Amino acid sequence: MKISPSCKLYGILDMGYVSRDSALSKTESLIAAGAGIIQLRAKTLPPTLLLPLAKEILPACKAAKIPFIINDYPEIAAEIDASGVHLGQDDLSVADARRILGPNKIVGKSTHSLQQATDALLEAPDYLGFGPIFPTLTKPDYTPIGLSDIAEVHRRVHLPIFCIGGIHLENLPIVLAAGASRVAIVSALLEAKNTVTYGNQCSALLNPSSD
Ligand code: TZP
Ligand code: MG
Repeated sequence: MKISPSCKLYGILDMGYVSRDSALSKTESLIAAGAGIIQLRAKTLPPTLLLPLAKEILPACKAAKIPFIINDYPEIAAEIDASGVHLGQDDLSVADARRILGPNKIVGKSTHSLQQATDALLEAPDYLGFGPIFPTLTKPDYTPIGLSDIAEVHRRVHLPIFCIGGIHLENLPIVLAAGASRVAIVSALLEAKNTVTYGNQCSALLNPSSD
């Protein structure tokens, strides 16, 4: 499975915002909101607890025919036959992740500057995260990139690029006007009063030609 051209909204189930009991229903809401790819991100959960959670969420993504990506743990992605893994700058290499996962899986990579994004090309990941665009409590220790490099990163990097970090419904139009075509939205979606309604409003901005 690869990233489809119509996949504009990346839904990240960040367990810092979601209770264990609501993880599956939040995933279903993200899918109903138009997320074309889902990532499970659980920075404080040990692998022994991440594995059963990932197993619980995988069928919802399979039913929706969208990729299910595990943050940080290629071994868990391989064990449950998830769609792939998402790697940060300090994680194992894309090549090592592919050795664990096999050749037909998705490997995404976080980048935090134009330089990191162009450097990442050498590793040939399947997509990039590019951010934080704006300050965000979800990743507080990173200097925001701002809007000015978004157009340039798309000129230089011909991979699917998901702009991420501090993006919400109100600032999404300026992110798109700056040259983004895909975004990952974490806290704004997960904390919305109604994730489905909120996400559908974001999706409408991301897919202007669809009714
Ligand atoms: N990588 C760059 S910014 C970020 C990650 C995981 C967090 C984005 O979260 P939010 O809540 O959408 O700002
Ligand atoms: Mg990581």
